[in-house]
Amino acid sequence: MTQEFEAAPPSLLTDRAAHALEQVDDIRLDEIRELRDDFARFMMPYKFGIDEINTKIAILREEFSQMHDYNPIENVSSRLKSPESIVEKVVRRGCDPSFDAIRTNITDIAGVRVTCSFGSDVYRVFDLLTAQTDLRLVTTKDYIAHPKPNGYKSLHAILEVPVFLSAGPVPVFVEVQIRTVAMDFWASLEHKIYYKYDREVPQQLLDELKEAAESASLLDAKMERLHAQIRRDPFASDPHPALVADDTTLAQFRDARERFSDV
Ligand code: 0O2
Repeated sequence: MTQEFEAAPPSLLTDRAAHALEQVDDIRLDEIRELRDDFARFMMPYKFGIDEINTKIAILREEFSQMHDYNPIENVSSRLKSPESIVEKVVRRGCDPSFDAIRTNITDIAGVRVTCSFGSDVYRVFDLLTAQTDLRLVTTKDYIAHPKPNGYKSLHAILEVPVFLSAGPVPVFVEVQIRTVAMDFWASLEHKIYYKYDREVPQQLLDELKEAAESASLLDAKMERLHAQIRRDPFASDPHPALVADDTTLAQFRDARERFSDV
């Protein structure tokens, strides 16, 4: 019995795209497929690099909360640069388009952003992370000590992290951006405005953004002062974290140990 086929659905491609596709011969199509697979293989270690850094930050965050009854990290987010953005950056920089050259020259393919409550936390997190012996600090850009002319503030570090694949360790660059909540709020708004105006932001808006950056810095300084004051205040409530025993429990523990050593 012959089977009747339904009429093919209308093409989703535009006429121009369909025409371009017709021009691509089989050999070229194979090359493009191979390139797509190579690109996916190239990107994979960056995803694992992000996972490694995220784990390190999660450990620091939890250890700090337990031991110091205080969490210096408000939020962590990460992103892999899209292939389109990588190619755009390669072309913009005139970089050799080989994977080896891209690996060496484009250092923000993997990105992790950490937001902290206070300015001092930004440097504390940076110090704790960069002190880890399996990480190599490649470069630092301190836009907090030296803000960009538009008012942008953030601490950037390129870290090299080893990723252990089945074939052996692969060093991967991860860009870590650390900043306060106020700096982050400013940066995300500025980023949106920049793209909304297609990089041609009116001068008045630029001036207002600069002013907003100054207000954010003043707010950061004030919040830091208040926070330091609260931590010094002996009457401020000090809830004990789950892992830290209170004084009575510790005294009982010491007595039990002494009794045990007498037996
Ligand atoms: P995305 O989407 O966030 O990744 P580049 O500008 O990348 O060619 P470089 O030296 O690699 O040069 O950059 P730099 O100065 O270390 O900054 C890289 C990233 O910092 C940017 O990534 C932004 O995320 C952020 N950044 C830098 N300057 C500004 C700024 O003025 N405003 C805001 N909102 N963010 C900034 P991408 O690749 O631009 O974008």
